[in-house]
Amino acid sequence: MTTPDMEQQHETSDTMADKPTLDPQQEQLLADFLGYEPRESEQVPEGYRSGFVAVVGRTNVGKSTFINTALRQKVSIVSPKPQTTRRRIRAIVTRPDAQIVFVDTPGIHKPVTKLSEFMLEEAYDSLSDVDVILFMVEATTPPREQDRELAERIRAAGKPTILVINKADQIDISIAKERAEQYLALGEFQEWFLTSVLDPENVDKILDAIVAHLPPGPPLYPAEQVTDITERELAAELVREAALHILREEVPHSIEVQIEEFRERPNGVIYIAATIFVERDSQKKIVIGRGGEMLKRIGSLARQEIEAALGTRVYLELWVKVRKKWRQDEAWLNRWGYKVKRKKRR
Ligand SMILES: Nc1nc2c(ncn2[C@@H]2O[C@H](COP(=O)(O)OP(=O)(O)OP(=O)(O)O)[C@@H](O)[C@H]2O)c(=O)[nH]1
Ligand SMILES: [Mg+2]
Repeated sequence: MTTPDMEQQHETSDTMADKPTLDPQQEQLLADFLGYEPRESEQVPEGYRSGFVAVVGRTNVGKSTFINTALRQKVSIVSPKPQTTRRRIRAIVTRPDAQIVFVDTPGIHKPVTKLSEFMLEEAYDSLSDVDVILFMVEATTPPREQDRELAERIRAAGKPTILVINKADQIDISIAKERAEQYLALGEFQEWFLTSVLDPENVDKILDAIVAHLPPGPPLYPAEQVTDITERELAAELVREAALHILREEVPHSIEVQIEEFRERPNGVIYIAATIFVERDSQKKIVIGRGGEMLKRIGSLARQEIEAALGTRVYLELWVKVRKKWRQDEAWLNRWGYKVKRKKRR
């Protein structure tokens, strides 16, 4: 049967006119024969939604914790110390009705080094590339300077924004209303939550709210992909996470971890050699500890985490080296992928 539309196409397009038309059954047969999925069977259900969501907020409010809970696995490292996340990490949640591509970002803090400047750029730049913004704050304190500055930039970005006032498990119920009002006054929010992202049920409610604000569209990543970071990068992050957990306050910020070797041995064990860089000789001594005891603890914790993440046995070897003031050194920053832009920030 020929429809009026088809007749028109035949008149206006020679290439279309020359192509034989296949009915869906013939198309499926051809697809089976050639081994590809026919376009028709991309099987995107009616009303499917997808898009990018930046997770932004002051340092230490729980952004990476939220992302890991949403994924039910660790892709972004978490610690009680500030400035844990250093670069953007994509984390993909695929559901039957939608795909959310989260962008975890470094927390907003007062920049003191060139590394900090890179981290802030990473966070602020994310606002312009996404469909929805998730603005996370913590219920345990009233809004601070960094919350206000970020709220200002979020307003300028003009995107649907969801406010998550996290760590509600840490506050007395009597201050909840006042705290919520203080944060709600920072901007206009499509939805807001006073919650704790440690509980997966709470996180799933936030996911539902996000999906409602995503544009219609097909999945952007294959369903089985959960992140854009490689196993090698994740291993380096997990060594840094172990160091953040075990070391005292001032040392962790000076740490960078680089993977020197990452290979599977014939017996199936993954051999990983990594170097922990610090900024001073005194820090090197601390990281190694008396008789190497501290390094052993870091290595043991990191190995367990890497094994859990990769699902295989791991043999981890660690070295410690000094790169004087690397957080201020553009050559080292660039080499390690913290590319600081020349653009002047406000
Ligand atoms: N009590 C409580 N602690 C939480 C909650 N969410 C996160 N935390 C803790 O807060 C600390 C910081 O969490 P992260 O997820 O690393 O915070 P972040 O916002 O990603 O931090 P940066 O990467 O430094 O910006 C960790 O010790 C978490 O366990 C919460 O709902 N309640
Ligand atoms: Mg983080």
